[in-house]
Amino acid sequence: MGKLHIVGGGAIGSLIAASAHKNGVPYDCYPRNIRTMPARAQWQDGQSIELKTAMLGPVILEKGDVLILPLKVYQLNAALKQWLPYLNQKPTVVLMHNGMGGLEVARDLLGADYPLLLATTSHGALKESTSSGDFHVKYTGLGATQIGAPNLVKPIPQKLADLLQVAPQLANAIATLDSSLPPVQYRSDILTALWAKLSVNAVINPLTALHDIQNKHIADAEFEQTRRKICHEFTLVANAYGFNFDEDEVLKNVLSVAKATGENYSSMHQDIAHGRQTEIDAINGYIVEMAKKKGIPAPENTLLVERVKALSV
Ligand code: KPL
Repeated sequence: MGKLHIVGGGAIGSLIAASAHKNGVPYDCYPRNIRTMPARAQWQDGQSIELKTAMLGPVILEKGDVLILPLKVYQLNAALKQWLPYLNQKPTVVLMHNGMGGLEVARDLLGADYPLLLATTSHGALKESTSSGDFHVKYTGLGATQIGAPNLVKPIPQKLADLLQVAPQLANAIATLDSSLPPVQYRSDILTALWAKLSVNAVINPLTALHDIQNKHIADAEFEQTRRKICHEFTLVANAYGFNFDEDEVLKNVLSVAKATGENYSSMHQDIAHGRQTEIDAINGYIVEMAKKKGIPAPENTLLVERVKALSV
């Protein structure tokens, strides 16, 4: 099994590291800031896992290694540029972020035929500072990771067993990730999965941030019209790019995620609360950009981008 190299010390990256540690998968972490790198992870059953907290610089990776970047889209360009000189052997690179735009950044820097995986996860993790000033990560909700290979040429393998025949390196990288933090499910239609997640984030994230509410309140009557309008625009735009979303199903899925993660504060809510840059450009901003290219009006998403940006300054 190849080694897992985890870039950044965010909540999801730290959770993957802790889980790799627990499951005996070889890994290294490359935090951007050693002071905020969690020293341990707290499992739901109370188990506590120590994490490696050394400050490491990039190293030359082997072809069988996996470089995962659980970063925000706006951090990807700089991070990938930093790693570029160390990727001559073409190890598998995995992007895992909210919103869209990472694929374009990766293709630009690595090339359109690079062994790349795109992933989205529903595992819940919360990075917290303790009274002694160090950080830990809490595993707040069991989830699953969906993963796929956007750079493969057609016909796309439908099952993981088929992927193993066509692109063994990518199938083995998925196995490494599954051994670290299971379950990791191969999706031949990963872009559909990412667009579906985009619809969830496009409704929940800006509204929870703007109204200072937990995810469950997205279902409140006062948001009925806004929810519908965001999903309507999303569906028009996504389907203009060849997807086949149904507006009512999109809305239903948003409400079901809002309910399932009801007690959480969304990542955008957290970003605003902590004065950090938000992912609005990669979420509602991406819908607006894609709408513009097709001449589709997207006033509700445009307004949300403006309102969240006004809140962030
Ligand atoms: O992905 C999320 C986020 O907060 O960014 C959701 C699904 C909305 C869960 O909080």
